[in-house]
Amino acid sequence: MEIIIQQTIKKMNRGLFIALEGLDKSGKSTQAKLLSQKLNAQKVSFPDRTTQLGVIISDYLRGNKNMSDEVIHLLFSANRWEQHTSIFNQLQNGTNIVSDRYAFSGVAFSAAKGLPIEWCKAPDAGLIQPDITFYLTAPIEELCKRGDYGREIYENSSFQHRVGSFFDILALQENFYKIDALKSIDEIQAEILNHISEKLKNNSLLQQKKLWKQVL
Ligand code: DGP
Repeated sequence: MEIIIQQTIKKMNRGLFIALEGLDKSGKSTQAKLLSQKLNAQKVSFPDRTTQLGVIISDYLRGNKNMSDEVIHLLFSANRWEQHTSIFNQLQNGTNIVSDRYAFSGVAFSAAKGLPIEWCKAPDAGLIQPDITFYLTAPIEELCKRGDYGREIYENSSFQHRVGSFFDILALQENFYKIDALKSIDEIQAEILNHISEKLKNNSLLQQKKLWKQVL
């Protein structure tokens, strides 16, 4: 199926931009890696912990640095803007991009702390909108059992419940698909590829959009 998808994307004259979002330990990174291999895509990850901003974000997530909710939100957003030109150029050159988290995480995690949704969205406005976003979700009680859970500050079940409720709102948008993260790795990958293939059958993906065209 991936060959057909790749051939269809070629006709778009630009790369396809896919984002994987979800709760912590939902298996996004595994799926992002597999999908980028299948679609011959460049994988990007947010937060990108390799930049100077990413190092500060990583320190915050590990509980080594205190920051206000507003400041860390803006740093996460700036960390996405750091890659904006590179992502834009690669898509223009026909390279597919698979992003392990993106601006939807910014909204879900910061709104879960009580920041207003519109305020959360503002700094990411103008970033390239993914063509398709997948949201991996499962009961938090199941995800908590997965290895290493609880290492970073957001990995606690009451907070993840709130994050999930905001992701659920975001998932009502067009081109946003909710995926059951308890399925097997292969089943999830097949479901993702199916959605992409279906989506490519109509022409709605030809136009590249910017965040946030759709209203929540
Ligand atoms: P990950 O490397 O995918 O495990 O993500 C690290 C953590 O950061 C995870 O708990 C989700 C959270 N996160 C990702 N993006 C954002 C963002 O833009 N804002 C906030 N507040 N949290 C984010």
